[in-house]
Amino acid sequence: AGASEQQKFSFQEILDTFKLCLTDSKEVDLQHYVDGWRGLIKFLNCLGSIFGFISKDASSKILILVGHLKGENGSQYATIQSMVKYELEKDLVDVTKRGIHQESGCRTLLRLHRALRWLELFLERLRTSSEEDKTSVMCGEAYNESLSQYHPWVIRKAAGVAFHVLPGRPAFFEVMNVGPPEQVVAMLGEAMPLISEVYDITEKLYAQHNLLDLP
Ligand code: 1PZ
Repeated sequence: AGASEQQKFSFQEILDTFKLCLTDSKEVDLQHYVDGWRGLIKFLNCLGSIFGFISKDASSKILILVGHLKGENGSQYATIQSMVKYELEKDLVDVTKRGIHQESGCRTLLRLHRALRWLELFLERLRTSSEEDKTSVMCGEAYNESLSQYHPWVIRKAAGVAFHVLPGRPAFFEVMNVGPPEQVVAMLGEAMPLISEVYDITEKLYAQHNLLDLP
């Protein structure tokens, strides 16, 4: 029983979930977005307990969003677009400084959205990497170009320490469980444009509503 319960999941499934995010009218479905993040967190947990502080923070944000989705106004949270409209209209967002709406969907999702940019940069490096490239370097570079600017020194420091114990490229590909390296590369080539599209649509929406600096 143990072996079948431990059924390995594939990184492909995670990225497929993100593909499902886009609705026909190019809105971002929040439930699928949350499910995509759940998969990423599961994957991160497979890499070792040193990443625990990262997966804990991501999980707590997922829980906040699930709370909104399951709440009495859950239907307003069907897409990121409807969430933004609803929370702004009802004054449910702290726009200039932290106040009583620290768990707004808008500010919570913004943190994940910024991390999605890191993921995009990291996976693109992974896709175009060669055998001797180091995952820790790819991960660190992607982080420095994106998320790090929003983090205080202590977190940047802790993240740097964690990156150093990332498994090497071959072992990392193993954990992804997609198949031989060529297949990983092909899978990423197919999935990346969709992740980028989800990111770009969210970024534009947040920019339009002046939400990119929510405290
Ligand atoms: C494969 C290696 C994984 C490396 C992950 C790279 C991201 C490092 C992020 C480290 C930060 C974690 C500590 C928490 C920081 C929070 O202060 C911030 C801001 O939230 P606030 O304090 O304003 O409520 N949280 C974030 O920036 C969200 C970070 C989510 C990171 C999710 C990574 C998912 C990894 C997937 C692996 C494929």
